[in-house]
Amino acid sequence: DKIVEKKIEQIAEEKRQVSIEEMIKRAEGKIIRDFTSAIRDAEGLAIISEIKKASPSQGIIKEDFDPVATAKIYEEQGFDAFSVLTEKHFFLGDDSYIEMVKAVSSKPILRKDFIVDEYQIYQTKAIGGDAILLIASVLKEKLPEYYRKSVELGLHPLVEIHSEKEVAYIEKADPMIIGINNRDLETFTTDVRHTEKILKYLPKDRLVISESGIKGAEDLKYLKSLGVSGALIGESLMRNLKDIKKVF
Ligand code: IGP
Repeated sequence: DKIVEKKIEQIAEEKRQVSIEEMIKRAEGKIIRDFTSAIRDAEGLAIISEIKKASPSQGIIKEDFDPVATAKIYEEQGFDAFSVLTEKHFFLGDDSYIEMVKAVSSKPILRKDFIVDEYQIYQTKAIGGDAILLIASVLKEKLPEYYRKSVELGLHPLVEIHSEKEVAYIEKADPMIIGINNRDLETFTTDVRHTEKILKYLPKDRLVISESGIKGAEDLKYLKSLGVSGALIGESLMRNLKDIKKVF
């Protein structure tokens, strides 16, 4: 798809500026916050709060976007982890946002981007990411290798699936943390109840995160009743920063 094509192009360009050897060096010695424990040890449903300016389906979500101010608000709310968009063209993210957020927060940070090249695994660690998003439908057969590489570097992978047929991709990788994306990536529509449909195909002993289209307390109550470990919330938090309690 378009986003993946653009990403492959962008990474080729980035590699010309910073070699893989240099990126490996930059990643060395980085301290990683424990994303897995943050999800596992959360009181009730773990909340992963997302920082993003725009999305392909919504366009600009927040005109006066400020990643640091947003992180401070989330931190105050006691959310369990952060998700920070670094994808530039469709989500208007930036790699620099991770360190900016890290400086004002105590929680682990998921680097939200489209990982299509091994180079980006080192880069994720180099820019301060603690967790890395690996999308099954993007990586397909490469998923187990990318998963292993991420773990080897000390990163905490969140493996995302959307459909039942993608369950096959995760069998080999055997991930600890599985995200069920409620958004249909072709139509962009979301349905929180999608989590329930996919959950039954997953091993019971995993940390499952419901992602996308979560709007408020009622959705969270429903997700809790399913027994998932966490919820990843972006848009509805970003739109209510001034009065974030509205969401809950
Ligand atoms: C957050 P929402 O509907 O609360 O803003 O969704 C998150 O799930 C969504 O941003 C997302 C995403 C992704 C973004 C899920 N998977 C993969 C980019 C790439």
